[in-house]
Amino acid sequence: MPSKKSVAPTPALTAEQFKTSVVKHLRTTLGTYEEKASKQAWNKALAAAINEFVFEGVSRTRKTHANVGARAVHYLSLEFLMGRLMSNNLQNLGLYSVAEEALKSLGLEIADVLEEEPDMALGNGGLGRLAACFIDSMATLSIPAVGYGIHYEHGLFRQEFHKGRQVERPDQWREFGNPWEICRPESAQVIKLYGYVETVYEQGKLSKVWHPGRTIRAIPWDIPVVGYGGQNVNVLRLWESRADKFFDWDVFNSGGYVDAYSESVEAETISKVLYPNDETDAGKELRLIQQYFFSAASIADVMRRYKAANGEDLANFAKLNAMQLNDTHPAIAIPELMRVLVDEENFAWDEAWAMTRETFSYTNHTLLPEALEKWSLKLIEKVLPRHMEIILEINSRFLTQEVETMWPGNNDIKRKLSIVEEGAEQMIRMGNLSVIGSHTVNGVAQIHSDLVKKDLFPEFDALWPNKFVNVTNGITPRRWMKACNPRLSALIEQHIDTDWPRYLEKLTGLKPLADDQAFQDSFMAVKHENKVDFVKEIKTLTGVDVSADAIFDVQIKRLHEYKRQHLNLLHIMALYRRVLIDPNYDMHPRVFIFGAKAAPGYKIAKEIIFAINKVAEKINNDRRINDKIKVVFLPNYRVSLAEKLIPAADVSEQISLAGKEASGTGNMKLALNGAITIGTMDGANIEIAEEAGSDNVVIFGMEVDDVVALKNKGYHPADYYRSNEELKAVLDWLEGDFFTPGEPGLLAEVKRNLVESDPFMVLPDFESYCEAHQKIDALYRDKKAWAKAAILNTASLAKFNSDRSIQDYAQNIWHVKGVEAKS
Ligand code: 475
Repeated sequence: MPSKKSVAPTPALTAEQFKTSVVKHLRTTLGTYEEKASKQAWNKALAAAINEFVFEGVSRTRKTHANVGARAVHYLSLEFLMGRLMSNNLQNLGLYSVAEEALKSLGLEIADVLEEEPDMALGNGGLGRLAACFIDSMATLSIPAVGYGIHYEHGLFRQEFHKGRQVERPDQWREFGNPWEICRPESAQVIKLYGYVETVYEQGKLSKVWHPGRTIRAIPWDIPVVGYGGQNVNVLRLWESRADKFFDWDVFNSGGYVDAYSESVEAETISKVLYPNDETDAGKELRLIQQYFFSAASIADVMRRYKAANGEDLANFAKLNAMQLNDTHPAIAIPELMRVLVDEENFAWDEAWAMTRETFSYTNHTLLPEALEKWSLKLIEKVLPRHMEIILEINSRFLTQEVETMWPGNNDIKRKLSIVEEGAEQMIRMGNLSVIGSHTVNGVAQIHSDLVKKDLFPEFDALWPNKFVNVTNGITPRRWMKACNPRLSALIEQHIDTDWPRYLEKLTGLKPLADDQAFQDSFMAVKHENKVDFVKEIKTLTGVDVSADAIFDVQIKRLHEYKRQHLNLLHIMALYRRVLIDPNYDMHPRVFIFGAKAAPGYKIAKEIIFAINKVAEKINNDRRINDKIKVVFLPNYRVSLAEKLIPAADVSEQISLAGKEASGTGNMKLALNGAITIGTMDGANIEIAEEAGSDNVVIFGMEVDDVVALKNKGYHPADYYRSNEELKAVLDWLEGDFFTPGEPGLLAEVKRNLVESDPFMVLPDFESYCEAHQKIDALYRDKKAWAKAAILNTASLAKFNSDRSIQDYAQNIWHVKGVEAKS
């Protein structure tokens, strides 16, 4: 037997003591009492009791880091998709069972109290959730780090379905306050916008003075990030915008009482709402202002802290501060740091530029051309006139010095590498700016990093061969296994050390058990119990009855054509058709489960949601198919719903067109919890197959080279439509009124899109996808083989621990080390 070690030290605290603390907070913080308290009041009282430990940890960690003066990481991200914090904080503090017992003695189920917490949905999808996993890992590894972002009043919209169509409703996560944050008004910053730049000659020296047209206050809210074990607690610092002067006194005095408010309303819109676009960019003025607002506030904050610790001499600034750009969204931080160093701190350009490049590194998350950020030069000039000058200066030095040296006289290359894209309207390419202003650029899975070099930035790679690296994404096993799947966690702890959430490699200790009948039975029993729980959730959310004995086949991710939810739909329709043609069609019953939000303006994505909902309605009510197939589209997919669904999943759908999904992270969460992947050779699927073994995932479809070859040859979707009878039949089915009785043609757009353009090559992969599903069906019926494959997935996923990703960043990009916080 291995020794049973635990990283999370249960504080010397009994359930009785914890109960006393919760009740004390109920009365003194919430102003209510046991007999009268609502679930929400209990939730708040519990948060207050937990916070005694959390904020103690914040103080301890701050003090340690201030004393040590170590190099720190600043993770700049427009999105942090945190989800709920309570169960995670309890787990990481080692207080979960103490709290559970304390609440029980008060007559409360901990699960009900946890349900009261709204999700912090301050992100769209993968990129935002990655940032949340990364700050968890940085805290766990005791890396001095701050996450910087925006304190949005409204996070990602809440999704409802009205007659099968997506309707967006505002997210009100802070409606009743947020117990996890503290305002730090003493660290507020003033941010400048608009105005003009004056050139000043003084003592033979030329300098630039930016006279802003207006100023905005940035107020920081700190959200503690509790590392596993509770010793180290970092913070996520989110900026809220406020009017600089609440009243314009002149307007006020001249009788314009109401007008005096309008400026404050305008200033406050900056942090009002998260842009709901995943993978594409809005190009709107307010979005640019959001990007600058939080980048500038964060840089000012880093400066302030540096000076408080080291005095006015900035010589060590770049040695002590790493800044990571989570995609190009904070890329404006590059010219901002230049502005601060050159205009405010009087550095010579070259020295400032060297420091800037030493400070920044950039993560690319997507190759989709429509997602590569570009801002009109005119817009930047209007909003940030000094930054526009600085960007042009960076560009001209880069082109005339570095590019000219490497490729003398080559204007084609200059045109390609320039930060400025010439055309009817001059555009600023934020990707080029990020590459030029960073010391290191990384992709998020091996294949993606290879494509970043080969297809996106080949000339930059030739110019700086060591700049481009890979850091494969990861997920925190604390949230995505320990907290969300207590049954599986308890089972594996009967066989391996209890510190596996910190040292995920320990899961390999389960490999010898993959063939063990008793362990297989227990493993599958856990999956079944999780499914039974989720059956109730499905009923509550959709009204549909499903059986826990069916295969739970899950596709959860943002809705996007490249992710190909419609490929899944076509296969479901094909299965349905087969059962209608042959009522004895042999298949294990299947429940297809979808969760996905579409960007509000993304028409075809919304049509796909509608089509899935209509097909679901028809199939779920068709007695002829004897419950062999059920389809549910869960409304309002979000982190807290993922935590319930992932432990119950049998099959993980990762079916993007090869070359389009940079990494994926849901693929990792599902496989870690014992789901079998059906996937293309894309993103991290490739590495999951490598780790889990190719027998334990089901791969199908074209690979990147096949996609390129087909494109080059000329892709004609209609050829595939005509040559596959089943495919033709299901596509034609979308045209009539079979799924929309009395209203023919409502789903026709989905067919038209596929047959006439099919930008993400759904049709060529259809046949191979159907075959892959046959393999899934056969494997599931072989109970032993399925259990073995599922166990081997769980046992092999250690690589995808976000701690490993963060260690890669720490070693290869940031050059930082952990500093354990001491009391
Ligand atoms: C990739 N979001 C996943 C994940 O690396 C990858 C873009 C623009 C504006 C707002 N949000 C975005 C993304 O680009 C995004 O989420 N990308 C995703 O990042 C983490 O695993 O493959 O699609």
